[in-house]
Amino acid sequence: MEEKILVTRSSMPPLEEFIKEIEPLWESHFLTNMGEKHKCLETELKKYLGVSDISLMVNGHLALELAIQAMNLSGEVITTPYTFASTTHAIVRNGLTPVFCDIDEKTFTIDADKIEGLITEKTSAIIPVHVYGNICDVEKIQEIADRYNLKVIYDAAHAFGEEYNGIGVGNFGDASMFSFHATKVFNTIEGGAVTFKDSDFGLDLYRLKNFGIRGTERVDYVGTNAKMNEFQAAMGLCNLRHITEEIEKRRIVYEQYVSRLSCVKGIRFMELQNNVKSNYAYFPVIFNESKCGVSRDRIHVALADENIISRKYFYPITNSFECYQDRFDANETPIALDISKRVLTLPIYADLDLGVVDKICDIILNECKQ
Ligand code: T4K
Repeated sequence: MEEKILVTRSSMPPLEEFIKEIEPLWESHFLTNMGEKHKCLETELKKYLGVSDISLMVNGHLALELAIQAMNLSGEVITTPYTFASTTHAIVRNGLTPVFCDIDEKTFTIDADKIEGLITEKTSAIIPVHVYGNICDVEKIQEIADRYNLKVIYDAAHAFGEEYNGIGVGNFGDASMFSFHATKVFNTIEGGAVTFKDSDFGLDLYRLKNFGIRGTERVDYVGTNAKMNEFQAAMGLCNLRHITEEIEKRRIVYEQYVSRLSCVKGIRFMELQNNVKSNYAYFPVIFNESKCGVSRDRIHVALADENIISRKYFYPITNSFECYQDRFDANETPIALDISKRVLTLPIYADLDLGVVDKICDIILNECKQ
């Protein structure tokens, strides 16, 4: 049977390189709790991301949960429903109320022009998402946050290594969360991090990810265990050595899609933003059935029939999840709702064969029959 093509495939270093990286662990017997590999990865990531501080975590979700907790927020948080479950859950699991703002049709990120109308006396923060690696309107968001004295935490799960006007994306807002999950541009198997500038906040984060422990005889917070272990950090050190080449290979895949699909009427894809150094994390396509003559769901099935598994990131939107039934109304974010019903993310990863990209485009062109 023909090999299945999935929406992404984890980047992995040569096996010998990973073995060499983990060999010292057999000598030290130190496997976790902020060991040598952990320290080394923090140093390397600070350089690569161009940030002043970073705290590594066991995964991206806990990184976001703890960043919110360490920020001491209360009441309401303005955010987007056009995201992975993690963003909304992290807010709710902190006992906060998400207030959903609609998105910008082109970038799929929070519509900064609609934020101010949602601010109340209870608002304590804005938690936007750099969706698919599209950078939010960081300037406008900061201007609003400053005027209303609000904190800003970016969900930068998709934005590893990106720059806006030459500035590493992890520098915007009060903190940014990155995901290093196996499916991301850069992975530590599972993993994540928070970037920040305030050293007091960093200390709180450090304690929260280690049970709230301060020293060996004192516990300050009801913390959790969100520490990245040495094997994860070793994977990160290896993958980081290859990141430039990996992103370059993604760019070639991205451009092949663009060159083949640009002519199709009634579909549009993510345009690269001016002033942004992209990481080509995802390739979302939005179908306009009345113009291209075929629905998103039909294309999804047509690809699956050929063993090509595309995904509907992000459908459904988080304010329509069953676990939030009766709490939120997805109709209040009509653009996010509409896009979620028309989006399909096509396979993209560094080693994706360009012949497969052509095959995917042929299927779409054939279905659209133009
Ligand atoms: N915020 C945002 C905006 C996010 O997108 C995410 C995660 C988070 C926060 C939370 O970060 P983490 O806590 O995850 O670090 C996947 C990922 O699991 C998830 O990390 C990611 N977003 C989300 C967009 O995609 P699923 O449920 O689609 O995963 P799954 O298992 O169906 O995998 C998708 C495809 O990836 C598979 O078809 C094949 C490939 N794959 C998968 C795994 C597990 C690999 O190539 N290697 C693997 O090890 O959520």
